[in-house]
Amino acid sequence: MARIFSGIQPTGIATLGNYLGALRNWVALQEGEDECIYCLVDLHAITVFQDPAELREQTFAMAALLLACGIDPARSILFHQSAVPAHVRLGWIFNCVARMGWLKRMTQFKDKAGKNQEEVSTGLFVYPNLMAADIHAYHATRVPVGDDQLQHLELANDIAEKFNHDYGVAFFPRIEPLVPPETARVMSLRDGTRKMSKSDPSDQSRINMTDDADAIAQKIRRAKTDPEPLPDHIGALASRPEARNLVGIFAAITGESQEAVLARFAGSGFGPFKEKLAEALVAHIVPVGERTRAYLADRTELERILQTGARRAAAIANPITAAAERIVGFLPGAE
Ligand code: AQP
Repeated sequence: MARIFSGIQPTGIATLGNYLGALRNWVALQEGEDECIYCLVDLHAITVFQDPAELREQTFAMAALLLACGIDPARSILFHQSAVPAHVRLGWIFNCVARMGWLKRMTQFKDKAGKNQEEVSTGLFVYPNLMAADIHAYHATRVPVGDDQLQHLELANDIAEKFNHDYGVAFFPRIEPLVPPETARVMSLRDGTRKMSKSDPSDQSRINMTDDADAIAQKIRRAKTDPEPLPDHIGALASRPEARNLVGIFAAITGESQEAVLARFAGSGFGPFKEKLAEALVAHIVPVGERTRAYLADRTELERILQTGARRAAAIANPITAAAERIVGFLPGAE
């Protein structure tokens, strides 16, 4: 049995990108043999300032959404990151293992900091070290993510390798990313070259997992496309990022191959295609939104689920982190 770990930031409302790139895979993985650990990464969230009341609210909302998507807290461990201090303890050790040059190459930091590198938090810069600690604190070896996170996972492997090498141990295992092939990266509805993101200032750029039928239909109708009709083979979409994105979403949400989608709509304009796409999205997403609202109505139960998850997570992460601390040379603590 292997261990699976993945996390999502409780910032904003999860998007169709989070769902197709990660969450749907999280739910499917519960059916397998592996132990699944899913984390609301609130420590990562504050790398960009969050209003405290909103952060609390969004942590509840993201927990409710994960349950609504099908995460089963009896089978998987579901908890919030700040409740298990092992993440921070190991994260500090990794801050001292990772090299500045490695972090400077991270494209997500460059994207998020933009021209403002002197002004962003130092947490945003060392975020990938904490992400490596999130995974390695559990000796997890399989990590379901969208392909935007692949660079961070390579870094997590580099950190583990350097730790093992520097201290002469074989303590941290290698991590294998699990990326869904059809929808590794869902792009913005307004710009097919940018990823769909919950923090994009334009709500029109994304489908939120709590959008109602009207909002979904309207966003798809307004989604940017081009004047050409849909082609009959995927190769012809190479230089048409918006069309390629919509075909990828269509295939992922209906479970058809992209070839089958194109065979159905080849030669047609985007009107009928968008209508069917909106229908499929509404059928999938609206029930998730309804279930999310139902879970969110019972905060006591959500808190109980997260606390139970945190206790189970700590029982795994504490001994592994304590062992890493002994390897580094720290004296035993209060545990
Ligand atoms: N557009 C996407 N396509 C495919 N997968 C995606 N993921 C995010 N966006 C897409 C995957 O969702 C998981 C959780 O992501 P996160 O919340 O930890 O942070 P993120 O990757 O930075 O996602 P966002 O939506 O862009 O968040 P903000 O705007 O808050 O920074 C990850 O597995 C990610 O791969």
